[in-house]
Amino acid sequence: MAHLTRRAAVAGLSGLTIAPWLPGCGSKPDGMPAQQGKPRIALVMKSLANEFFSTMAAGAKRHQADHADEYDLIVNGIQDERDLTRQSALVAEMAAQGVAAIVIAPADSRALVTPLQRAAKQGLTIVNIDNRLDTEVLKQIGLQAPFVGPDNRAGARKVGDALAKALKPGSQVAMLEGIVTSFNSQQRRLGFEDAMKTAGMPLVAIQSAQWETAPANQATASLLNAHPELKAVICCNDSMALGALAAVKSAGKAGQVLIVGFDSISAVQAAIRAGEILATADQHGDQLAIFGIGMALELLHGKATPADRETPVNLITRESLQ
Ligand code: ALL
Repeated sequence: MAHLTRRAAVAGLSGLTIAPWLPGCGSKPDGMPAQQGKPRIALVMKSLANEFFSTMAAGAKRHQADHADEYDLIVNGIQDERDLTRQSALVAEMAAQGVAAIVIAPADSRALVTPLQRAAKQGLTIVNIDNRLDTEVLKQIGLQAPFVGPDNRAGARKVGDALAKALKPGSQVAMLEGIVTSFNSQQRRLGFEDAMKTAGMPLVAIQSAQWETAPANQATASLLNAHPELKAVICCNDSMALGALAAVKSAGKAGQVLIVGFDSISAVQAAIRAGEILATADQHGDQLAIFGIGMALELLHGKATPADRETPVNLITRESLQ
């Protein structure tokens, strides 16, 4: 959290509109009483091999230790960003263990809706963090899962604008997306496109490297071959930015092809300080699950809660890291 203090991040959240939780139209079935005593909450994340999620897990565990009288926590994740089957199975396992609520960063915006609906029918409260579930699909099946997370389009726009400032107009740029059915990858793409369009930078290639470092490395190597004039690679997360950086270095183009990412993991912060990566976005991963857990506790205690809560996202550059 380079740019914003933890307190400021939390305060930034508290000014948002609060709408009442409506029993019967949410994930808590009709007539189900609010949870009594100390609830168990399951945090279900994506790849724990990604520092973004290990930081999130650490933040949640610290919070639980400080609030041990209020709730118990089970922390879960998957090993590969693409393992939707394992994440769906985790949802079912948590329901079978009888947790009161699931706070989930879904690996896919559609594929996780059905397993979550099954859990909700068993009486679990569902809170969606980080990557928004498809609102249309949620509406169709009548599952209410409030979303707690940043405006990814706005975050990407900030990073894209910083990149545009560092390039000459007309510079060729390529983009690596995450899993294309993830809402936050789609939103980041839109934010980066907005920035490039406004600055007049042609996006000569857009392809998915599925959030992962190795595919991003391969994709960047081919992009550098196919587009010798390429001046920048935009990555929709930092894991991919690290893969792109390795490819740029091995092509002998360090410093000639700029790279930006999203997440502000420590390896990317180091690369920004070293002048190897230009910018990223800090979406305060260490706080994100805590915001979601806070929402779950409010729901479980039957308190009025916001429908959705927007969390902060900040531009990180060499300047802001000093
Ligand atoms: C997104 C997160 C992070 C992460 C990516 C891959 O949902 O916001 O950007 O790096 O998923 O798991």
